[in-house]
Amino acid sequence: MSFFKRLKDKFTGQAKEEKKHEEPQESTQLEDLDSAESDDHQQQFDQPAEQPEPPKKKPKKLSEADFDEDGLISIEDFEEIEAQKLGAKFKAGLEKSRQNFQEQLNNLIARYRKVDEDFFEALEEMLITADVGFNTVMELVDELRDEAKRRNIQETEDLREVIVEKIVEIYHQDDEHSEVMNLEDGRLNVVLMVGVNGVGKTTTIGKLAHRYQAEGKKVMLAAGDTFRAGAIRQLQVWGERVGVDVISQSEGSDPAAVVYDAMNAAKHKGVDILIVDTAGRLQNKANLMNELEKMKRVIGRAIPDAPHESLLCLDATTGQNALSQARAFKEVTDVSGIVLTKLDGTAKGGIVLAIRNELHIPVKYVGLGERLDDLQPFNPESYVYGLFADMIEQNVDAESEESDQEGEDATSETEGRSHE
Ligand SMILES: Nc1nc2c(ncn2[C@@H]2O[C@H](COP(=O)(O)OP(=O)(O)O)[C@@H](O)[C@H]2O)c(=O)[nH]1
Ligand SMILES: [Mg+2]
Repeated sequence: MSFFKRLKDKFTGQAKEEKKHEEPQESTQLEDLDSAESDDHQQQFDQPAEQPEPPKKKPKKLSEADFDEDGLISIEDFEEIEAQKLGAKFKAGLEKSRQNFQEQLNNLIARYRKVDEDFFEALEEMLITADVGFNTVMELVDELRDEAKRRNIQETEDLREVIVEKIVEIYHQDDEHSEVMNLEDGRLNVVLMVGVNGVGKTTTIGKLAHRYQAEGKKVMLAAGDTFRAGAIRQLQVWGERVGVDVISQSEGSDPAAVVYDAMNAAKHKGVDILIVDTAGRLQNKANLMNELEKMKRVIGRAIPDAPHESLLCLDATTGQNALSQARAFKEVTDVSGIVLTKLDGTAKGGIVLAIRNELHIPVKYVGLGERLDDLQPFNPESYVYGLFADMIEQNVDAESEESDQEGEDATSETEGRSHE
């Protein structure tokens, strides 16, 4: 199966349905099944949501047959639905980047019909402009040159799929790190959130709290940004909204003292995940380092291998600046993963690849919008799907039409012969 077809099948479930030439059906709106504010999923399963306009890409339709006698769906169906929801989220969140990437690539392919050095150079330029990062672009396009030679690809049109495939490959390349969070059942997990002002730390903490709580975990938050006016209140509002405890002291107090309180409270209350907010004063590196080190010491004294994650929040809309922030933070503290926020706000979604390849820190979550459920675990396949979804779908559709046509030609030929 081609790479594009596999992506399309995985994230839309469409290809399979089209094969069967099914009649258009009403579908249960999956968005509603786990919308941020809904807490009664079962009820929604029982009463399919009203759907004023059928969505263009239909999620899998749930029929009665999908539920067993306990009213549960099979793991396969559940996973299929989750993949489709994820595909839809990445597609929506990367809309701006997708329009940019697809348009530029289409222009390039139209302008340079033949695969030659001019085309590769123009492609390099396009990718660098999209924030992919110089070294990553060089590596990616070199691999494309080799692949085009190896497979004797002459037309730029035939390179589309290879380009997208290579992006996923280059992401997987140095896989010593994992996108999976280091969280374990049966212990207090501590997650430290760092990053400069305004990148989305507090918002991300709220979204993470919502996500983990929905997974059945007991979550607590620590208001470690005691520096910025209003930061404590902002976290408290999130705590109220999501329904989790927030440990705080007054503005200007020592963040390490807040963390000390929070560690005690979390242990006492049997919390599964404690997420610690911090102030990101990068302009004063020595202070920031001291502050973070002190917080880490307090955490480590209570639980020796904690914090289990130190997540660096970066704002995707700041482009190359995000990379230099990451380098600066790496100097002052250990960073185990990155949360790349506001991907929905940029047309230069290539920054994900630059981070991965130039910093060698895994992107663990991406922010795809302002809603509670717009923070999603990062995965390179969902990412390239979001970045090229229309192109992927058009390509697969065109191919299946071609093969249908060939099939029909073959049939009419044999029929023709049988009439002879
Ligand atoms: N569009 C969009 N906005 C976001 C995202 N994450 C955070 N924001 C916004 O970014 C702004 C700053 O967020 P905040 O959490 O206060 O940043 P902090 O200073 O690092 O704690 C807020 O207005 C958030 O709503 C995202 O993924 N997408
Ligand atoms: Mg904040």
